[in-house]
Amino acid sequence: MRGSEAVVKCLKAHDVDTIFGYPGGMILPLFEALRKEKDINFVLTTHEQSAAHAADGYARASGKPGVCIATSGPGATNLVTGIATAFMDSVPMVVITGQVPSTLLGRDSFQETDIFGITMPITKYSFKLDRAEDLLPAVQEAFEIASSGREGPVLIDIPKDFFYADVKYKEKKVEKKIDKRPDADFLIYAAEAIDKIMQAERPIVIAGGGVILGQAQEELISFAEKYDLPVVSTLMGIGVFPNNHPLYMGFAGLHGRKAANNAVAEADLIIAAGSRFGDRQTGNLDKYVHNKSFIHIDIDPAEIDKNVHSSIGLAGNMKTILQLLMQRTPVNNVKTWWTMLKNWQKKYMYNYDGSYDVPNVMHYISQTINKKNADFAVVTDVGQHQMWAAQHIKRYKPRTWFTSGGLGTMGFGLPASIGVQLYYKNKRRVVHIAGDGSIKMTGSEYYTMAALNLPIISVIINNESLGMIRQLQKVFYGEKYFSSEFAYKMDYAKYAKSFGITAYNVYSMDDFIEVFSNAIEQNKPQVIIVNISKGFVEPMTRTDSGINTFVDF
Ligand SMILES: Cc1ncc(C[n+]2csc(CCOP(=O)(O)OP(=O)(O)O)c2C)c(N)n1
Repeated sequence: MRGSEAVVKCLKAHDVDTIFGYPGGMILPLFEALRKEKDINFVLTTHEQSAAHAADGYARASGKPGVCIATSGPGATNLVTGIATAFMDSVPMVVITGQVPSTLLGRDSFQETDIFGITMPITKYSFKLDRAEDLLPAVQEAFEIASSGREGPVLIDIPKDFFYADVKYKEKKVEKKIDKRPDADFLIYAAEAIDKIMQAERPIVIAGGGVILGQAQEELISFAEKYDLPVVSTLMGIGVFPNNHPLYMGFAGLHGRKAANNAVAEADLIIAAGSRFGDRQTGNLDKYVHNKSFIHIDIDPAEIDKNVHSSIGLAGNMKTILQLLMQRTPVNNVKTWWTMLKNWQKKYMYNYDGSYDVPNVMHYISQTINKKNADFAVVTDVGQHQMWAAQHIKRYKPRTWFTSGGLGTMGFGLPASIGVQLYYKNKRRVVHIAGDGSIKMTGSEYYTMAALNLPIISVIINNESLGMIRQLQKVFYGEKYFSSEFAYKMDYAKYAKSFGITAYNVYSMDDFIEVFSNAIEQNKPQVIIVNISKGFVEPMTRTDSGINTFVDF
């Protein structure tokens, strides 16, 4: 059969039901094959970057590789930010780009670009095809690579003529590699780790996104409960530990909760599960590691000792490792520690007074979407609103919080929301939270949201500025604001309405409460513009000091 048809057949065999993309000359043969395939829903976005973010959102929600396709040259280069975003957050993705025919390669041909070379550092693996026979095995292998071990994006660049070539179709299902039984050395390290946990006086667990990817929520909860361990989460780990659990201290890091950051700073043992000790999590590394020991659990051995020289590194399947660590009877010597922790929790409890500011808006969203029998996912963009959402919106389940953690990509939110909503269909509804800067980056996806009639509630926090940049200019540049305030007052409601979406302007807390609760009642695309004054996200840690030293505003 034709190469293009074999690719589509292979995608179907890998349970791909949704593909995001944008057409162009070199990928058109694949579009022609997709046109004939009724079991695959093709979603035409308005930009290739959005196709990648949407596939990424779909993957984060489903746990399966997201698929996006684009043409050669500008189509492929437009995908780059989306691929890098997925790579930094270990999201499985299969990216297919069309390429100029193999006979024209290397001749500066129209829309030729070396996307293989360009994306080499931001993919888990890339396929550059020399022969049409390699086409099908490459697509099959791409799924296996994207979804095994530490997950990530895989790119296949396909010269146009290979789509027309005659290839043999051979079925090959991806088999997720099951972890082998841990070897003896591993068991010794695990036993040592348990000793450390039992001896620690001030232990703490940092739950990262890897626990979600490793589907190890239950094990993590049992592990923490067994040893009475306090738990904080990273930005990517939000949702993995139920926010109302008595052991949960909150989100920790640069803009983390003060109680959570204090707990990490004062701990004598950190057990990091599926977290890579990113710089936003640790702040100044020397101060961070001072007087502490570490147990680092990660699926990727390359993570162990990368940022923090861990006393004990346990690389492998998160579920298996946590189970191994639960094999001893605990001795509870953390009572004094818990007294300290509870005091901080009380001292730093946030006082929601209902005033019209972003924390209170986020708190209201949190209360509304967490009502009994309600099931919502929150997808954010990047900036102050993202940090406020992380601090104030409670999440209880994995895969109900989606954000660009590693790359911090403005414009991620709306297209990712589309991917998430398409996966969840009627089962879980998306609330998208953006800043007025972020929404301008990929706001054209309101078109896709409207065209597909997706019931996403998109909340724009309109502070007429790039708030996070203003904040940095206040803290580090002596309040010399430059290029961080928008001179032209854009009418976001008109913009959303031009796509046929209902949009509301909000100017007070009462307005917001009314509009947001109405939006929940109506199952259709909606945009709410929260017109609000500029503010600063607190807490913010001093990056040059320990993570329990905070900037004064
Ligand atoms: C693509 C991209 N460009 C630039 C940045 C740097 N950056 C981080 S936050 C931010 C401002 C975000 O502004 P807005 O979306 O209005 O959100 P706010 O901070 O006001 O809530 C910028 C420019 C980024 N993260 N991503």
